Amino acid sequence: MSFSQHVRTTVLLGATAPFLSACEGPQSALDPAGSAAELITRLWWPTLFVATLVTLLVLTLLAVAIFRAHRQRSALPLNARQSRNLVIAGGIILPLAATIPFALSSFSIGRTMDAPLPQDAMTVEVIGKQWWWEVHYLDEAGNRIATTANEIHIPVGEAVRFLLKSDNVIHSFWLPNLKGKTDMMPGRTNVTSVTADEPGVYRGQCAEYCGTQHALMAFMLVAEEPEAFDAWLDGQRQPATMPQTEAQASGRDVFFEAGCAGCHTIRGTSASGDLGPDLTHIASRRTLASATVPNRIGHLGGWITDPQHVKPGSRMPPSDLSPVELKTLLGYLESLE
Ligand code: HEC
Ligand SMILES: [Cu+2]
Repeated sequence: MSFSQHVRTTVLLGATAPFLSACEGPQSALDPAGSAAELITRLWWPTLFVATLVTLLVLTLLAVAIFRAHRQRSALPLNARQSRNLVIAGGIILPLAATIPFALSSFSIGRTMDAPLPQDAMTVEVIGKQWWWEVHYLDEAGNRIATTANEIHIPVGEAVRFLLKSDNVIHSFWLPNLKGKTDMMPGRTNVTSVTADEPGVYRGQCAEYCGTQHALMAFMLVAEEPEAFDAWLDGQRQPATMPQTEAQASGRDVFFEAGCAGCHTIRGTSASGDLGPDLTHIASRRTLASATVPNRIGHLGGWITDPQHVKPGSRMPPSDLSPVELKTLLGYLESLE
């Protein structure tokens, strides 16, 4: 490669790299892993193409107009009839021709994407909290059969209904790789559906500014084979495992003595607080505090000691446990698979 070729490649790569990197990855709307996101992407690219053409056309005409105005101050380049035709063509016909096909296809994609699901489709209720996600699995009668937080599992290839709510401010449920945004409004239930065509772990994000920790209000959606999903849901339905060792039993005592039970539920114990996430199966989750940090013992210890350091403004107070208390508490929480 000659020097000038190198320069050209470098400039080209530099100009397109940010653009290309936005097109793939765990939270890109242009990297679809489900039929709805696929449809959105198929509409997005032609929209970008036509919008770019129109922008270039308008900028070119503007440049022409500026240069002409400099050169011929007096005479109008077009007669009255030509200018009228130009306005009709460029001001009415072109915009309509450019936008009507998109309006129609966006309407039809919206209808396909949000076609009502069969009555017996699996239903997950998600409640937006400040700043985390409460998740309930419902049976066909609408009763809650399992509760978790910040991590949603669904069987791959199956359309799942989501009932979206909030009991505080407005949040928005967004899984870029799978579906567009749906608002979560206080006093309302919005319904959306999600189908993942490929197994994987997808990152979701709150998409409506909802306060201090809006940016750290994320969640994980795990799409897995139906058998794995059934096994997971069965596990989540169970009450917490009983302490198996003396150390775990004293860890559980620390949990109650430190006041954690006032805000957290551990099903199968008397802890039934509901200000914070259900911790019955906390050890089975991939992340802590709405996908802020991975769920490893070090992060768990850091979180419990000083949540405000990990997620400033979060609604969990710091605790001042002795090292031994913290160690046994962690041992107990780690046993809650
Ligand atoms: C005043 C209420 C309150 C108290 C007391 C409290 N927490 Fe929390 N806790 C929360 C809230 C709210 C969150 C969610 C924070 C977020 O993600 O923004 C949380 C999150 C957590 C999480 C992460 C859960 C997840 O799924 O991401 C763990 C683990 C946890 N708390 C453990 C404890 C322990 C152990 C104690 C006792 C030492 C405790 N909490 C005391 C309110 C509380
Ligand atoms: Cu939010």
